[in-house]
Amino acid sequence: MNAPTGVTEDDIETFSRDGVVCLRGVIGLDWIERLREGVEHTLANPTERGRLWHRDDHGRESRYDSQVWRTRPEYGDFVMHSPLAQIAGQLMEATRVNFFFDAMFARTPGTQFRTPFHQDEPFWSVEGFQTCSSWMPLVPVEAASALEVVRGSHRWDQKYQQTNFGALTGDARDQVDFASDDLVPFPDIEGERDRYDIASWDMEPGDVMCFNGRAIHGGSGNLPDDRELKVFNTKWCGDDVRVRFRETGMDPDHTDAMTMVGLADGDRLGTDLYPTVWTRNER
Ligand SMILES: O=C(O)CCC(=O)C(=O)O
Repeated sequence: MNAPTGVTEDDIETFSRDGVVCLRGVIGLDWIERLREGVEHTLANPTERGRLWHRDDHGRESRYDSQVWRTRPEYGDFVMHSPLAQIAGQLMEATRVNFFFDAMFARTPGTQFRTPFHQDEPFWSVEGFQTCSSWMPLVPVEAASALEVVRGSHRWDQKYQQTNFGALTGDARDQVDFASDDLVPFPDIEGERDRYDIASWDMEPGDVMCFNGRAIHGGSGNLPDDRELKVFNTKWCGDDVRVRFRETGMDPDHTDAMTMVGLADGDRLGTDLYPTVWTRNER
């Protein structure tokens, strides 16, 4: 269960300090190949959570789907048996790791649409510091088209008004309302890029960009005409993460799924829906 993963002390320190680290070649290409097949299948047969985020005048599209891991074995096997749960546990310095959910992002060649900068945790049905989103391209991607993460932003002590991604889809199920007075306007990262330390990397299949759920991130558009982008992201939670149903709304909203399996506000994740995939073995 605690086999070597290639994660170094330096990676762990970087993840803690910067809230993001890019790990090279830590996922075998056999996993990537299977996931690519899964993504092709899901694009042709979207789940009820599948959304078209954006289509431009040339017909170039950005699509999103999520919680696909129980729909096909290639995803489920990856979640339960790839090294990623352990990698997340090492980076978060957790004693136990629960799988939260997956998200896939697919852009057709030449797509310019960039995901607006945001944090993940304010949208989630959980709260806690020990979280790890692992953004894993299934095709090569250049830094200019990859996800960007603002280094250190996971430790900024502010609650921001986030983007309502529901505005992209117009779908009533995706709406979140961050208009509360208690929330600080979101920093203009795109407009003032020079003020921020923004990380992104050229990445190959097998590389994974791991970031804390509080880290500000966005981008991954700007594709050259001959390049598509397909990404499988899995989200992992450590020791301090608890269920938290939010009045602002949640996207994706796990309230019904969690309630159905008996999870309530304040509970630690568990059950078959949010399985404990890795436990630290100190020996
Ligand atoms: O790849 C993208 O466009 C968005 C990724 C993202 O926001 C995430 O993985 O949380």
